Amino acid sequence: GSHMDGTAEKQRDSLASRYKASTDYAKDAEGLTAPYVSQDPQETAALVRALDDAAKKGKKSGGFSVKKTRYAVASSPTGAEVDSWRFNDWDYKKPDLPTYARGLFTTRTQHGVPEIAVRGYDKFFNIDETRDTAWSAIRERTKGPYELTLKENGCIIFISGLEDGTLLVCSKHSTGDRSDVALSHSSAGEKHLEAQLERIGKTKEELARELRKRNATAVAELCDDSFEEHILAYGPDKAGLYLHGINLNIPEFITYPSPLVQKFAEDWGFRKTGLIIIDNIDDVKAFLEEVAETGAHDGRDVEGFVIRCKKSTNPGVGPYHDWFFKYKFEEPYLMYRQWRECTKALISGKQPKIKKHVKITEEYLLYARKRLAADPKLAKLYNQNHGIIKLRNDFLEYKNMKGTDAANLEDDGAASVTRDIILVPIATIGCGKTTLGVALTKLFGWGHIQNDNITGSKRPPRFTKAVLDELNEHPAVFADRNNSMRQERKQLLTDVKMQHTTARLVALHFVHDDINTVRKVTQERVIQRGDNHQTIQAATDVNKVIGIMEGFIHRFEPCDPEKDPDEGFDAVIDLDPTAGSRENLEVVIRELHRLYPNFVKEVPPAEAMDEAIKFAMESYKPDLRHI
Ligand code: IDP
Repeated sequence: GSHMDGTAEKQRDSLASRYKASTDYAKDAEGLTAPYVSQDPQETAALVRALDDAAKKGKKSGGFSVKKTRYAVASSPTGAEVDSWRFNDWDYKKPDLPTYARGLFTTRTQHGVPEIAVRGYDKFFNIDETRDTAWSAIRERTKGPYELTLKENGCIIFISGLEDGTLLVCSKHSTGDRSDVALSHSSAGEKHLEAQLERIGKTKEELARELRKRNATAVAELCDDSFEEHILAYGPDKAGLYLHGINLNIPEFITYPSPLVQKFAEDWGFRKTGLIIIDNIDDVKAFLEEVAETGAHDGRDVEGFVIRCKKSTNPGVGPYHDWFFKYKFEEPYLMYRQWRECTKALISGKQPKIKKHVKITEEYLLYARKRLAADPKLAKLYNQNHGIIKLRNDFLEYKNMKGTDAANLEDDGAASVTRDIILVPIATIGCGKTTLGVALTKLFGWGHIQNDNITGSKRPPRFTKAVLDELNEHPAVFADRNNSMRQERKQLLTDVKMQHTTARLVALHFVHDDINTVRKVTQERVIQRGDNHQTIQAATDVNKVIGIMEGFIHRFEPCDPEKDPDEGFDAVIDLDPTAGSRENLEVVIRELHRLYPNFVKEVPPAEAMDEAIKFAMESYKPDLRHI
């Protein structure tokens, strides 16, 4: 393990004490000017047209898909209506969208002029989730000051002013009451807003006019356990609307500096979001990594931080634009979430799914089961998201433990795993599955079953059988098949679990978000290999192979570990098909080592991994029989 000497420890201490989340940056707002850009009706009209086209075309367009929903604004005296535009989350990774706003509402004035009514933040990603959010890219392309805002744990609420003086209050994609729930998110937000304005003696119309004057949307987090419990606690003393941003209502993303947001919060009775401003990116990284160790900051559990800064595609030269990324803490947040899901499973009589923290979670469930049996009301309330935190805290108190310590406990479940691992790629042709399989086999002596070598009828059950037979001979097996469709994953997961109760299935998910690059890279690779291969020399064959590859890409369904069937995987390792097999090999090994330290006891030296990939690419002749 790593060892920290006295100097490093001192540095760490000073870093931690230097930065405390504060809601007192509003005093620094004096020297700052709020950005302002007015709306250009022509630009807005073009945006709405582009969105409308995409909404009509649906997924077929090959571009992005967006869903439009119209809402009547109940409190508008002139009968105003707004349209909500909802993108698919994964589409935000595509280039050239007309806007990257997550949460967008448009409307028309009484004279028919199109307007952006609400503008959310540009969709932002977790650290290392995209190429742009790798630390190296962040260091290279962004500049400070870096504003770290606490990721409050509630639901987002947007507030703005319509032409007729109506205050528009929306949740991410809707506004107004709903018939299926007692109180919608936007209505709950509006109630808080009314209460806070009343406390300071201002009216909704005044706030509407103020926001309209600024051509801006106020963005706040509604945190209130009495309305809806999330993972972190917000009792009456903490409940309310936490203002965290103010965006200009234009297609491009321009947002206020955080001290001005805090100042606005003070002026309009919002709660302020905790803020830390750090100038240097290395300090940002060190700070986040330190807090991540505990999942708590300033004595309070936090889910993570949103980091706001400026980014340029031409660093040093500019122009720079507003850009966010997030840093979500893993623990104890993830353990708490598992406890919550397991408790709900218990209540509904289902089998709880325990993936990590096996021992402590089993203990927790034993405790929860007793409490639920003793008090029948508890289950009902729990299902309505009440009492989640109390039950969890009661258990921790009974164990006399802190949440972070519980999450850090040696995880007997994973630690005891030394064999019976099945690696399941989720990929398309040319992603490098076989290369990876051959390299792993060479390094660790694992088994490798290729679907391409199984011919004839009833291939899926025979593939499963071959994998399980191989598992008898080896500690792990690489189940070499594309599994691009959920259906195929379901088959494998179900069949394996029926026949082998202790096998663990780990998905190797070749992420296909950047579909154009994936297409380009895999086609190049496969055509390249065809040059050395008699079977696909003619151009017609090349087209045929590309046709088959396109078929897989078309059928590809990304892995979603939250949903059936992918929730059946014991772990999912994300890989980048365009990154090269050497890099992916290392990611797989490191992750397996992290997940199952007694199975992959150590990461082999770089040279050994280089050698294994070289061996796989050179000596192994891919078999195109199946194609
Ligand atoms: P698949 O099993 O996912 O269809 P592979 O057969 O492993 O993919 O790889 C497709 C082709 O690409 C092979 O010729 C392989 O040697 C080559 N290849 C694999 N990884 C890389 C890489 O990192 N760079 C360049 N070529 C690669």
